Amino acid sequence: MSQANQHIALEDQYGAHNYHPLPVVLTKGEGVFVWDVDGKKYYDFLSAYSAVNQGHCHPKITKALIDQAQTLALTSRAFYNDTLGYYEKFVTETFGFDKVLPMNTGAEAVETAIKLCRKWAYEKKGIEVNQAIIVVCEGNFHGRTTTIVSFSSDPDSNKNFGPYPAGFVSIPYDNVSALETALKGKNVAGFLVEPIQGEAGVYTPADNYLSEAKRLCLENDVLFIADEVQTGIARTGSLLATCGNCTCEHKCERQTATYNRPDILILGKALSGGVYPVSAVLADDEIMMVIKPGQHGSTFGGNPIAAKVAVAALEVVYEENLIQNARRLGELFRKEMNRIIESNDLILKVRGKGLLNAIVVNDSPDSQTAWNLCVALKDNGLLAKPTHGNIIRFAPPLVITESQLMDCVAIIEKTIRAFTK
Ligand code: IF1
Repeated sequence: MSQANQHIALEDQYGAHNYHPLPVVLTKGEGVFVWDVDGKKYYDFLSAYSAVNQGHCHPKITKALIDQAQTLALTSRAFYNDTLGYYEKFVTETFGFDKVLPMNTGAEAVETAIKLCRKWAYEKKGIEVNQAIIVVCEGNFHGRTTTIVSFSSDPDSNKNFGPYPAGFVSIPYDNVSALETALKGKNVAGFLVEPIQGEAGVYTPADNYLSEAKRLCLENDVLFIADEVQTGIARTGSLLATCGNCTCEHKCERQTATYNRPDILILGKALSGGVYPVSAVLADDEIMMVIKPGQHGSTFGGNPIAAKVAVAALEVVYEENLIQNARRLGELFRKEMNRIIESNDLILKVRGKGLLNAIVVNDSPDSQTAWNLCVALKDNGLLAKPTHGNIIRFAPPLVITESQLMDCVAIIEKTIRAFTK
């Protein structure tokens, strides 16, 4: 058996079968590249679902991780430590909020936001106990906990994981009038939304959707909760996708004309550059301070390694101009994809923002075409993964250069032109 097949066989025999990976076994990463166990080099066009925006094994982030691991890894929050406060100051200033609540995974941060929103609803808005409603969107992906999957519309996510908790109402995504109607209910506490729906296939809403959502939330005294776990940290060509067209190169000035500032902001993934699970919920005092000691927390949340790693990961975003790079190369990428699409009927369209993009394959979502295309891309040295059957997500690390991107465009073009179903 080949080395690769031995690794695959081990996972197959001893690991739960909750994933269906592409048949490639990776052993090393650097920047935009990963290598398999046979030494073959690939461009990574998934970036661990946008966790590795700063590139694989970024030296500055890796150093922060190693240095802190050798100094003090975990204290729990039963004691203070000398790293957390600095991180909290740094991250709140970066995103322009009064306070941060540190967690580890994206799903935990979403859970935190839900709890925070409900508590605010009862203690500030005056909703009657246990009556709070959070409005969510069809096609959402917010994680895998029992509460979160309960309001997913994807049967893979929620079928046979019930009973489901009450308190969520689902409306169509990218539909302002549906939102307007839903927010009228007197028990509505929050609107939880992804600025771009990743799992649904990089579904990019109309330009005015987020600003309208923000306006409607304000009018109805409903918290605007943005899940930027995937879209945040420069991925879409701005610091946050809710920043709209603001490309600020500096720390957030808050409430600029184009900034659809969430009341609760949820971050994860690239907050650590992918080297460690770090997530966060940000809000201003009037919301965050409803949570008192003992009412929420996590053993690992805000640990010293996480604190040091997150500061380094955010510094890299600015030091290496990742916002501007994602914006500029994203435009170039879509232009090149559109050029390929014009003279080819295998791909229907490209959509996305910054370097979060997807192509829609001209076949039914039940077909194997997108999967087979990803296998062919892999053979040609580029790793990407289908989502929802006929959609392929393209999300390289944001440190990618123009010449590397054009190299990838050539790989994609060659693969598409040579592909037969
Ligand atoms: C998997 C998708 C991406 C997320 C948003 C919260 C979370 C995620 C907007 C939870 C996680 C992941 C997890 C990953 C697949 C993936 C994904 F295809 F399912 F939709 F990225 F596009 N909010 N997204 O996208 O964060 O608890 O995982 O840290 O393997 O399930 P987590």
